[in-house]
Amino acid sequence: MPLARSVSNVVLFEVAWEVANKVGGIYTVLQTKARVTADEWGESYVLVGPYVESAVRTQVELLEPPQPALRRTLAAMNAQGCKVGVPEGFGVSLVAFEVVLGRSGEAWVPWYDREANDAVLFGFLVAWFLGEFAAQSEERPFIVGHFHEWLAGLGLVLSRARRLPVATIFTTHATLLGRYLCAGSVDFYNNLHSFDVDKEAGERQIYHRYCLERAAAHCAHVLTTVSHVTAAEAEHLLKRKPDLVTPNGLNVRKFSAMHEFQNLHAQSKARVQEFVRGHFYGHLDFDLDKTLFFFIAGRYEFSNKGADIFLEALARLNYLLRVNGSEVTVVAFFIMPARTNNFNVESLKGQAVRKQLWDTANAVKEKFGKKLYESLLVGNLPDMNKMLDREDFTMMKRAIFATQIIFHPEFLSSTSPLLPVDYEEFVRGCHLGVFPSYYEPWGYTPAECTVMGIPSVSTNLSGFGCFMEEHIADPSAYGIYIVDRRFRAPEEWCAQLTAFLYGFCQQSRRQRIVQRNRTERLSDLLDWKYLGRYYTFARRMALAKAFPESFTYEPPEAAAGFRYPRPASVPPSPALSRLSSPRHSDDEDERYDEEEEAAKDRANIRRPPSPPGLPPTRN
Ligand code: G6P
Ligand code: 1S3
Repeated sequence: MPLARSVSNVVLFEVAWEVANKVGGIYTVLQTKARVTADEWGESYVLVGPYVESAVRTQVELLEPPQPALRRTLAAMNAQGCKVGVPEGFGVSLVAFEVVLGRSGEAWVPWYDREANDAVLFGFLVAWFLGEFAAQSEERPFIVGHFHEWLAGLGLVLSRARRLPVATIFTTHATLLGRYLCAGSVDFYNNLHSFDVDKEAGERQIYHRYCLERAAAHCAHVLTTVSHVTAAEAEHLLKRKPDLVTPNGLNVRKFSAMHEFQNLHAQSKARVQEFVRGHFYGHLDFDLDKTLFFFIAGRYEFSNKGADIFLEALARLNYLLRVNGSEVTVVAFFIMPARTNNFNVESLKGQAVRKQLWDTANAVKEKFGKKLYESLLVGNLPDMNKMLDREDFTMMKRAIFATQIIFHPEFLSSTSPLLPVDYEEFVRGCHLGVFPSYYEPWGYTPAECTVMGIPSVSTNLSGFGCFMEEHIADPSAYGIYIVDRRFRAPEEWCAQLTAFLYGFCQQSRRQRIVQRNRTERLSDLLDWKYLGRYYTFARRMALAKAFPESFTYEPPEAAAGFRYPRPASVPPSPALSRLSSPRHSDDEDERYDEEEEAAKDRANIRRPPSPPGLPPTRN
């Protein structure tokens, strides 16, 4: 006999195609958020995703689930020929289904769209799983099902169609139509309200996907998305206004002292410099100490991610640096996975030559040191003409023989033979991330820069850019440069981006250090410890809508968020702060105390109160 329900008996399932299956940003959302959600929900939090053999093998271990109802559910499904397991991953329970290539008779998608077919099968498995779990749970828990993106949407639609006792949330991290329309030559944001959505989806042969997405958005008790920009898009393209915005956070690693992350910058920069030495080997005619590293990174969507305007702004920056006789050199990296066959042989050669030079220099140094030591031992000053012999000169000549021009495809992995660093180390070693996206629902790349204390450029068409504008009085003073791509013409975006880049190049080393300290100070704002609350609100709202007799929902106070004032030492005049570099020049070092500024600024930040842990109940 099932027990009576208790409001403390709530189970949360979070469902996504990217659970333990790294495809893009949703993986990062789930992976980084797992810890705060598990802190709140304990064993009642379960992630549900597809069983992708390669990912499961490398990322997780198969386990016995700790929850009895979950064990019974899996046993029942496996007994009927399904392959369901609980891999250990992200520090929480995780259910994975094997999605075998095949087609379902109950939902139609074209045979050639493998991804959509997988999404349909996955949806049926998830709905089966949730129904089975409800039936197997003697405690009759309240179930929350949180589904991410259209690929997981059908499980939600079926849960509602089958009237399962599940409070449902659908979070869209982008809209299908938005992504497709922006990638074309459409003035997207000025025409949002007037697109004929069915026609547009049909013409792009994504009508079936669009229907899955729109059905999930409409069936959900609560619809959320990652930013206000995407909320407007959802309202017009999916025809439902999101109930809440749930911005993306990160797991912020806190250093006890400010200089620790600065040291990391210096160490990682040395690695990037080594790469640049190899890359430009033979024609390295610039001073690496006066070289700044800029980078753009993301999905290979050239104009959506703003690679086009970055290139244009770089050309203009080049001109400005030359005509103004600047000593600064900028090396720009484009980190975008594109199709490649293999490493370019010439690139490998460049790095190999650099390594060979390094080894040769070390070998000669060893011999030199030995001779010097031997001569000092017998009480003589060395004869410098005899310190290097013919063999040493031959060795050195051989090493400097090859000079190459070099081109690199994309790569970033600690095992790469070209640039052996992982993404985090690379970002830390750069000076500025440049992400002038046209279509960017959130944008993890500038957020990651921020928590590592690296300044970045984003736009007011990206979720991140808008979020920072909302919470910070003078974002560029903190190294958060936001290009206005919403209200200005293309020529003006480029001019503004160029001005940001040029202004950045004019800063002294000291100013860059101060700016990095300020950037890093914003980390709390992007930590799941703060942003996790929006997910908490969404779950409460869903419970109150699905089970109104048991749960209530109080909307959060609108003004309760973080607020960063202008940094204490930025000059008050808006004209002076327009470039927003910190005020201090190199000569002012003595008078300037970073720790003091940090302490002052920290005291001025308005911090939000923590939301209470458990969902409010109706007595
Ligand atoms: C960090 C290090 C400093 C170094 C500086 C270089 O702050 O702690 O020792 O001088 O990075 O900064 P830059 O912006 O020139 O890479
Ligand atoms: C999407 O991934 P994308 O790079 O295709 O989801 C991410 C996670 O919410 C988001 O950060 C990004 O802006 C979206 O575009």
